Amino acid sequence: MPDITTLPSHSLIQDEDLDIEAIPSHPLGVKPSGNALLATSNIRTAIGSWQLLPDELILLLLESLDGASLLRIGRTCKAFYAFTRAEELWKTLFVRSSPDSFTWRGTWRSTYLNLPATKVPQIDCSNLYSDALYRPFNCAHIQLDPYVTKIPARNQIPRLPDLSPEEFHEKWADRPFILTEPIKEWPVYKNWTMGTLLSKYGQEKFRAEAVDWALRTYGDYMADNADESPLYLFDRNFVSKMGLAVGRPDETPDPAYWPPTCFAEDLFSVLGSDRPDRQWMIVGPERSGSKFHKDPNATSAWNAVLRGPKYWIMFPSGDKQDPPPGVFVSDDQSEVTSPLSIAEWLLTFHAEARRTAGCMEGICGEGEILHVPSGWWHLVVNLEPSIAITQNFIPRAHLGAALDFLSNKADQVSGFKKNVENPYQKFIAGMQDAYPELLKEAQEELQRKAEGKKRKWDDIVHGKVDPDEQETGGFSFGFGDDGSDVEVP
Ligand SMILES: O=C(O)CCC(=O)C(=O)O
Ligand SMILES: [Fe+2]
Repeated sequence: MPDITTLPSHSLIQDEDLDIEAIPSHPLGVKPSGNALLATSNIRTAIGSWQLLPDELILLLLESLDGASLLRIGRTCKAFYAFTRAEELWKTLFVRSSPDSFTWRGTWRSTYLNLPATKVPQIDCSNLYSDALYRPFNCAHIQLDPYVTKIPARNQIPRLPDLSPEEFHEKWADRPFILTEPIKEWPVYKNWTMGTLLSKYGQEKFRAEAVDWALRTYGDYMADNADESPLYLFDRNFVSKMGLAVGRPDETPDPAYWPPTCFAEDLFSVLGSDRPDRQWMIVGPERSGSKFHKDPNATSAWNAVLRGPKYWIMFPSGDKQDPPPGVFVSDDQSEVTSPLSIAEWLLTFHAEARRTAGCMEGICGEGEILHVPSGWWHLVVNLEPSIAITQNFIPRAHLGAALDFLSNKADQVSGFKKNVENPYQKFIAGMQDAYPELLKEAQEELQRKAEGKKRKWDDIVHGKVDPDEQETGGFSFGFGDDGSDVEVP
């Protein structure tokens, strides 16, 4: 039985599956705040009048200091030493300084200060009780297993060997699924490992969030970091950087990979070189991943796992659907706030999410490929060091959604080059040339939907439907005298 005085407060939830003993103790001995209740001494008293401030505010204030000032204040007492060891402070300083050449040294602080591990003092701060300092450490060490196993049958993402384009367009374009067969022949699946990539492209720089790092440096980072939210390599120019050919083997000499036939149709291809970003190589250590989001421009996507399985949890979107638990969106959906790290979200919201209608979950293993339908929310965690390729596309089933997005959410359109002034008009023109029939059908479908909404609105305004009972739901308002300031949704 673990000593409960050393456990973080949220580890005390009644969940037999959580292996709380697997979390090591904090490197400086810092303990969760609740333990202060039973403590006989507390080194926080040494920070003087700063004691009045909550720990989160102290960290916020420290964020305004440069490296030399952090080191100086850290020398004044053990408690400030512990505060100034917070990795987020040093990550921000490092990313801001963005040196051309450096060695990854296991932590952001040591890397920024260029300190070998042997030069980092081990100071005992075991009489400091702080959730703000303990939480990131705890989150970096939680076991993922309890969250990604025992998936309820109703939530399972379907697994199929392969699909024909007809089956996909008729039955599957709106549903997540995992295909187990079509990428097994890809040379990148057969040949890519972190080792082979490092030996061939070690010096090449790839984008990882806000930094461009040589792959060799990123490999060092992957092998040795303790970040709560590991830096994630997400590079959209990998095809040209790595000199890859992409296309079906019967059409392309020496291809590295080719989209499965069911995903081959991509209506954004009518834009030619003006099309938005569409393909990314994704590399990350265990626990790295993507927080809840929807893919850009109402596109669908496939995500092919070359190494290291990924756990996916997904939710449909729609008028009637709330965002996933723990995710908050502005009315126009332009702002998505998911303030928690993936680990914190798992700790706090996963159980509720699993019970929520519409939830789909699955593990996409090595050599498998997952379909993300247009508009679906998804959160992804790598269960081992991972290499994947993802590509976004517009299948005919979602042409209407893409047109709707480009025209009605123009401020949220992303990934186009700056010189493409009006993506919507360009897309319409391209579709008119290449697929006039599909365009007409999609426009008619949008028209029908708009009329349906307008009719429901009129029924509400004229008292035929009680807004609390009518089907679309999802919006609330107060009527003015004549309701004239309320727009038709
Ligand atoms: O592999 C992942 O982390 C998911 C990537 C993803 O969701 C995306 O590319 O939109
Ligand atoms: Fe995505």
